Amino acid sequence: MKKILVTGASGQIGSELVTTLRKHYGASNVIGSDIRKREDEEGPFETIDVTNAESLFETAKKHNVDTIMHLAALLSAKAESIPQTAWNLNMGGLMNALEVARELNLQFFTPSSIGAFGPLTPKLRTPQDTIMRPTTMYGVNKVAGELLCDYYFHRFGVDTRGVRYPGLISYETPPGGGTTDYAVEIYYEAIKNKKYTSYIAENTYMDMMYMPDALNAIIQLMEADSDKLVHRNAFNISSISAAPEDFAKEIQKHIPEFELTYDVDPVRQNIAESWPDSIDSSNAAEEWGFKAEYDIARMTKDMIDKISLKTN
Ligand code: AKB
Repeated sequence: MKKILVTGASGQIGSELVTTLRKHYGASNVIGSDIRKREDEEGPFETIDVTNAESLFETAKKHNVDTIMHLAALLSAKAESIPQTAWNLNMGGLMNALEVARELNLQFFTPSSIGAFGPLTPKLRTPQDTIMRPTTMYGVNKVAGELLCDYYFHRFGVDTRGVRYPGLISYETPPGGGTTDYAVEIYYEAIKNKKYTSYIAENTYMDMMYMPDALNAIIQLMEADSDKLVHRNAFNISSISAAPEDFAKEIQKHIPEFELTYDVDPVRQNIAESWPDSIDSSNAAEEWGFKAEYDIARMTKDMIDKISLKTN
């Protein structure tokens, strides 16, 4: 049985990952940690700052964990507004977490992102191994992070694993500071006000994925046979390639009066344009069996059902 420490456990991925892992491995075997505690947090939890190497180490040691899932990070748009802070948190936190994994011999997971790609990357069916020259601080952090995780595997034998997440869509915890956040906001606004003004322009395609698929991918990758992993730290995974109007069309099947308008934010639009339109996930499928269950239609139905239940 695994014993897992999750950093960034109060964030968008972390809060749902902790719940899923507790169902899978038992509540007492999953220790959430974050700089702030969620009010509805129910299981074992530690308040820690990942830039404090000692407290991260002491927490992992105290709970005798065998795995660390390191999620604490600033997302792309937020990182662009405070790039020096983003470097300190995203790289400093990652380095501290990798050191804990090395010293205590832990299995290690951290997510990379489609943000690791840049304007010179092929935009369609972006290959697993391709040119990566990101133009954002977040992207620089993600590429450096992928390389650092590879380095810890080759140099120290740490069992590091990871995926490149697309924009993640969920009805539980809202994202904050990302470029793809519009794809969550659009559902909440559709249900509340039957309209949404998108800060991303029409015809701007990005990869997206529904949270249950993103969480299953972590469990599947972490349980995969190590010998079969060639790429280890940066598997492309995606299930949906969509622009704002694609979400609108799906929403209108359930809420016909829904209206989409645009008021483009140049910062986030620039970031979106530097990312791929659709990435190729075939290496993840071949090496550890990645397969998403939700397309945009199935996800939209579920989002609308679940948010309506929550808000009524
Ligand atoms: C963001 O928009 O910054 C994130 C991501 C794609 O990594 N959702």
